[in-house]
This record gives sequence, C-alpha cells and structure tokens, in this order.
Amino acid sequence: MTDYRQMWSDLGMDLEKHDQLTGALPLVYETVYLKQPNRPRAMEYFDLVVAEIHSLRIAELVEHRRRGGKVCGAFCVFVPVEIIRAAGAIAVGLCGGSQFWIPDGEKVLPRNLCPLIKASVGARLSGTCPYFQSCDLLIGETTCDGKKKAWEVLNNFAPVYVMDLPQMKRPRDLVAWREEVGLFLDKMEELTGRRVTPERLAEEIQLQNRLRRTLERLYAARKADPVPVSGKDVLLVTQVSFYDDPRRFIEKTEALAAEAEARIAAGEGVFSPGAPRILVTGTPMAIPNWKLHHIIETAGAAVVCEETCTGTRFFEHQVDEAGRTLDEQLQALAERYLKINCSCFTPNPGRIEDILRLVKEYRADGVIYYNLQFCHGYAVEYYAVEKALKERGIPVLKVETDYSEEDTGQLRTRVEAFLEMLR
Ligand code: BJ8
Repeated sequence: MTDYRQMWSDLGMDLEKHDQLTGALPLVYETVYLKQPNRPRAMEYFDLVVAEIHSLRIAELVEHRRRGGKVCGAFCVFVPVEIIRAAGAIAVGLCGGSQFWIPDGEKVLPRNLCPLIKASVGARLSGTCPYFQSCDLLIGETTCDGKKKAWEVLNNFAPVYVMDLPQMKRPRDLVAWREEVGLFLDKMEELTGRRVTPERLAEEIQLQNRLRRTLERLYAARKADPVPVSGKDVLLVTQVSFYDDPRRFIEKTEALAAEAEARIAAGEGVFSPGAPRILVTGTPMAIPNWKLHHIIETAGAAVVCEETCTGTRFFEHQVDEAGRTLDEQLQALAERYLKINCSCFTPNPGRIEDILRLVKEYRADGVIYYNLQFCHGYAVEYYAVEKALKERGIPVLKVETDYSEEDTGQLRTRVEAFLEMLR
C-alpha cells in the first residue's frame, strides 16, 4: 500500500493537524452525501475522489513534478487553464471551503473578511492542504478587493503571480485583458521552460470546451421533473472538476449524465415530482462547502441550477476553436473569459439576464441568493437582482452566511419558511 504519510511529509505538511482535518470528513460526507436516497451509481467515482481527496490526485501531481513538470493553483474561474496546460503544467483549483482553515487565515487577515479568502490563505499557512503544498506557482487575480490584497499577504508564504482583470467590459477593457492573457502565457512559458505552440493550445482549448460541454449536458438533465440527480451531487461534481484530471473527469461525468438521461426516460428522480425547484445564485461554494444545498435538499426541495462560479459561470460559453495562430487563440480565450459575469464588474447587467434566463430554462420556482459573509460585490448586487426578480413575480430569499455551523438552525428555519411559501 502506498505510504501517503511519507508523501505528505515530503510535501512539508503538518501531519498532526492534517489528521484532525481529514478525521472529520468521513462523518460529514456520510451525513451529507451517502445518506441521500436513490443516488445515481455513477456517483461512486466522485465518492472515491472525496474519500481519497488528499492521496490519489496528489500522488499524480507528485509524479508529474518528479518528472520535471510544474503545478499551478488558481482561485478564480477567470484564470485560463488552457494556457497552463498547453505549457505542460497541471492546473488545480485552490479555493478553500472549510471552516477548519479559518483560524489560520485570521492570523494574517482581518476577521471581517470573506471566509473563502480566509480559508484559502489559512489552508496554505496551516500546511494541511496537499494541493497548496504541491503548487510551484499560485495564480491570483484582481477581482474583489479582499482577494487582490490577500495575494500580497500570501506572497510571503508562496510565490504568487497576479493577473490584472479589468472591472468593466468596454472594448478597451477587452484589449487590456487580451494583453494580460498574453503576459500570462509568457509567464507560463518562463515557469515551465516550454514553448506554447498553437497546436498544443488548440488541443487544450478543445479539451476544456469538451469539459464545459460535459457539465452542460449534466446540468441539462436537471431541467427534468423529477430531477434525476440531486443538486448536492452536481455541486460536488463541479467542485471536483477544478482539480481532477480533465480527461478522466469528462469520462466519469459523461457516464453520470448518461445515467441521469436514462432516469429521465424512465421517469425516475431523486425527489418526488413537483418538489419545489430552487435556483441558487451568488458566491462560489468551494469544496467541502455543501451547507446551503444540504439545508435546501433535506427540507424536500431540489436545487436545479447554480448561477455561481461553481456552477454555470464556470462552464457556459465555449472558446472559439477556429483560431490557428497564437494571436487568434489568445483573442478567443480573452473574449470567452470576459463573458463571465462576476459581481466585480460594473455595471454587471449580464448576470441579471443570466439569472432570469436560467430561472426559465430550469423551471425554478424560486431563487436563493447565496452570499458569503463580507463579500460586498455580491451583497450590493442583490439590490438589482431582487428588483429584477420581483418585477417578474419570482420569489427570492437572500442568505448571508459563512462556513461555520453556528447559524445552521436559523438558516434552516428561513429556508423552510421560504419553501413553504413556494408550495
Ligand atoms: S469570477 S465570484 S471565482 S472572483 S466570495 S473571494 S468575490 S469576497 S470568489 Fe470569485 Fe472569480 Fe468572481 Fe467567480 Fe471575493 Fe466575494 Fe469572497 Fe469571492
């Protein structure tokens, strides 16, 4: 049997603390995931991924590095992973979703800061996340204020490269972003010592487009009533997509989508027909943040779509594959990524259009607006989202929360009252 403790130790991890972190996960996972009735069989793969979350994939990263390859970690869906991979490196998502990392994050960051940022920095400081420990370079970005200042702190503990993302979407912003994407390619070539050729970049563009289409296919199955797969399960699949091997991920997710489609044909679902259908919108839910979905679905409603960066914002829009030169490909990448409607943009009408469209497509009965505490961009944007939804008679509930369990009872009461109103 592989000695993972030796591997973790070689990665410079704090083994004792790491035991505390991983010791709690099986029970939580069993309660939140394994107890769900009638799960698709294809979810077995994702259960395995979680059970081995700090071992199997990490061993692949270690092996890649042993052969001279590099690993890059990112915190935002704006980072073009196609370029990282075309330069021969592996890309992994690093956003922290666990309360466990918050105290370490608070050692160097203010307490009144978004938990996603505190947990991400805390994961690095605590030496308990083997993904962080495996990274040769961390890729930050200038999205929200909290993140862009946190990179300065994180840079004391690990090398960080920051991509400058515009905050508006005018033609001149696209020009600036295209230039930034080009600089990122230079940085990746410098890191890996390998040239990015148009052929390699084309391959990675096609691969990531396939991955996006696979998630799109799985999401499409959620439009059915009854839904063939729970929102919790789909959330997990999306979370896994950020660090799994992309080819293996596509294969396993295609199998899950096929199973979901067969269930639809047979009229089978995981909730009873007519169960309230909820669209969740707002801030991302990094693994293992399953809190809101668990509350909603144990109250008898189905989460049918997420307008979040661990949802549609991650996979909607393909990169145009027609480009033959690096210049054309970088332009296509810049254009696709700038279509993401994050609240860090002003104005950001595209997000409201997306929410209204998705409510219709997924036949949602109501919207739950998920706001991580101290995320001001999404909190302020609520005004416009609520207005647009109310004008169309679409019920909406705003919840503001963190990663702790302290407010779970209160949240549950509010969600149940909302669902009662929908019924
Ligand atoms: S594109 S949503 S992944 S920035 S929740 S850290 S915004 S204070 S994660 Fe995000 Fe990229 Fe935007 Fe998506 Fe800041 Fe808000 Fe925290 Fe956030």
